Amino acid sequence: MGLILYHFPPSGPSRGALLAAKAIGADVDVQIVNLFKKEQLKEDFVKINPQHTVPTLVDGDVSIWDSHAIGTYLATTYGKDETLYPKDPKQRALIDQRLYFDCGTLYPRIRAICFPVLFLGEDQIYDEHKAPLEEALGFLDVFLEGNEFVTGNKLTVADCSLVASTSSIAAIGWDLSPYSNVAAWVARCSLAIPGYAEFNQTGADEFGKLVRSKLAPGQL
Ligand SMILES: N[C@@H](CCC(=O)N[C@@H](CS)C(=O)NCC(=O)O)C(=O)O
Repeated sequence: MGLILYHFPPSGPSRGALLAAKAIGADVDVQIVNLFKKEQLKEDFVKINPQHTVPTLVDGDVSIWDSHAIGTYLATTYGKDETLYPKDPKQRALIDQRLYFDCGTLYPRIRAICFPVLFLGEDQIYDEHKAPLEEALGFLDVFLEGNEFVTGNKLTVADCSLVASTSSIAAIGWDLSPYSNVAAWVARCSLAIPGYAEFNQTGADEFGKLVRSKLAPGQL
């Protein structure tokens, strides 16, 4: 039985897992779960993932969610070599740290701004949410100082996750120019990850357009 990836293109975490799958060369059958139609709450999907989030990967009898866990699982199980998630404990720890940074810091700070706009009728971005996101982008800029990618000079699964999040916020019109390392790295990832335009940029653009359409004028 093949790999099934439940996916929704506007979702940053979902695109992060798909980018990792593409970079690894894992052959995933992509099934769309439309969050705008609340398809994630359907009984069949909740049986697969009781937390009802995308992305979710099904590999035979195992169901895995959280995009970061999916990326590392795919790299470990289906990677042709170790480059995207090396076995060396120190290199791996650094990649894990960046993945947890996306999961615990960058993405939640983006979500704090975008979720209320998309789903709760909010049309403003408040300073109390802006500052934490600027701080996270600043951290990312520091990680990238002197590096081509987020843990050094090789693309890893951590880049896939972090660039999916970063491109979402860029697509809503967030100014990345204060973070020159980040802006250059996004461009680098767009060339290094196979199918980036199709599997990431299109969904990020859709996300950005929707968020912008719901914001009051002058918010960005
Ligand atoms: N940390 C999780 C976040 C996943 C997540 O929050 N997914 C959202 C879309 S961006 C979702 O599926 N929401 C639907 C729901 O919670 O019902 C990951 O990286 O996979």
